[in-house]
Amino acid sequence: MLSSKGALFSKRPGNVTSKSHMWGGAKVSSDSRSVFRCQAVVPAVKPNASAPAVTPEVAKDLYYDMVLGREFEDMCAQMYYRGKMFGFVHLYCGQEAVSSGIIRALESRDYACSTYRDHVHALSKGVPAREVMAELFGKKTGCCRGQGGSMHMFSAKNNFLGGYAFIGEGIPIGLGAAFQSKYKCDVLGEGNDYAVTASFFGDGTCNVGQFYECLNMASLYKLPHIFVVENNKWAIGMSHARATSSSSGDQDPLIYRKGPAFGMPGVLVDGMDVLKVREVALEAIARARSGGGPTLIECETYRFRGHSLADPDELRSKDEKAAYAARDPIPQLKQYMLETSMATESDIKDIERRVMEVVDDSVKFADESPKPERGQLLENVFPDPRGFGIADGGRYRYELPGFSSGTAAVS
Ligand SMILES: Cc1ncc(C[n+]2csc(CCOP(=O)(O)OP(=O)(O)O)c2C)c(N)n1
Ligand SMILES: [Mg+2]
Repeated sequence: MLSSKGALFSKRPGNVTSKSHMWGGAKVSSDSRSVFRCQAVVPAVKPNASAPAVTPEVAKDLYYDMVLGREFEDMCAQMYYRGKMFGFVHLYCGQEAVSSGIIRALESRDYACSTYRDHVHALSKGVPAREVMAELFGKKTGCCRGQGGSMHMFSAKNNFLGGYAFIGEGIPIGLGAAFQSKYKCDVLGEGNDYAVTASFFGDGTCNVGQFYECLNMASLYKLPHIFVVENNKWAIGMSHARATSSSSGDQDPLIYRKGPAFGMPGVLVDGMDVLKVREVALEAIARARSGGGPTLIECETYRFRGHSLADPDELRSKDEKAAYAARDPIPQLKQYMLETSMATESDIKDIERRVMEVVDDSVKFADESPKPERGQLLENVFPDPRGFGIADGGRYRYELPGFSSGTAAVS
C-alpha cells in the first residue's frame, strides 16, 4: 500500500525483506533504501472512464516497467550517495509513463535514442538491469564495458542507440537510424515495412538547432521517426515558459505545434498517464511503419527529483512539485488496474516483488563485477591503434606491454 507521506512501497514486499548486501565493506540493509526514495504521495485519481483499452497483459507489462524504472532510479540515488557512482547522474523519477508508454509500444527491431537521462529508457528497451547498474558502477560487465557511465548507455543488441551528454545530440542519431531502415526497405528491398525509431529529448532541447534540422529532414524524406519531447517544464533551473517563444501568441509555448509547421502531425499528451501515452505512440508507430512519415509527440510530464543528484532542487516551487506528485503515473495505473479488475492486489504485489528482486540483483551483480583493466581506457579511441603513435624505442605505442588487453582492432 502507498503511504500518504512516504514511499511508493512503504515496506519491501515478499520474502526479500530480510535480504541484505555488502557494498564496499559496509553491510547495507534493504530498509535503508527508503531514505533515498523519491517521495511519492497518494494521488487523487479517479478511475479514468476514457482510458484507452489495453489487455491485462499489456497493463501489467506497463506497470512492471514503470515500477522497475522508479525503483531502479531510487536505488541509483542510494548507490550514488554511497559513492558507488561517479560524475553526474540524472534520474528519471516521475517521467516513467513516457518511457513505458512509448518504448513498450515498440517492437524489438525498432530503435530508441535517449539523452543523458537515459537509464530508464534503456531498461524499457530491454537492456538488462544488471548491465545498466554495472555500467553506472563503471564495471566491465556494464552495457558499455564501464566506459560510458550514466550518460552514455548503449546496447546494440537491444537497438538502444545511446545516451548523449550534449543536449540534442541524440536526435540526428535517431534520425540516421530511421533513414537506414527506410533505405534498407526501399532501396535494398529488405522487409515489407520499416523499423521505427523513437528519439527522446527535453523541452530545453527544443531550442537547439539540431531539433529543427531533424524535423525538416524527417518530414522531407518521410522517415519512420518519432520525436518524443519530454516536457517537464524545466531545463535545469530555466523554466520552459521563460526560455521559449510561443508560436501562436498565447502564453504557453507549446512544442507540438512545431510539427505541422514542418508538415508532420504534432500531438500533445498527458505524459503522466501511461495509457494515453501508449495510445498516441501506437498511432505514430503505425504511421511511421507504413510509410506515413514522422510524428512530433509532446508529453507533459515532470521530474520528481532535482536535475541531477548534485542539484539541491531549490528553484521549483513546493506547490508545483505537489501538484505533479499528485499525478504520479504509477499509483494511477495501479488504481486503474484494480478498479477494472485487470489485476488483483496479489498480482500487483507479485510484480513489485519481482522488480525488487531484479533491482537488488543488479546491485549485487554490479558490485561483484570486475573493474575494466587499465588498458581498456585506450580502446575504441582510434580505429587503428597505430594512431596512438610511436613510443620511445621506435615501436608503436600499442605494441608496448600493457597497452591494451581487449578489443581494439589491430591490423
Ligand atoms: C549542447 C549543450 N548545451 C548545454 C548543455 C548543458 N545542459 C545540460 S542539461 C541542460 C538542460 C536540458 O533540459 P531539457 O532538454 O528540458 O531536459 P531535462 O533535463 O529537463 O530532461 C543543459 C542546458 C549541454 N549538456 N549540452
Ligand atoms: Mg526539461
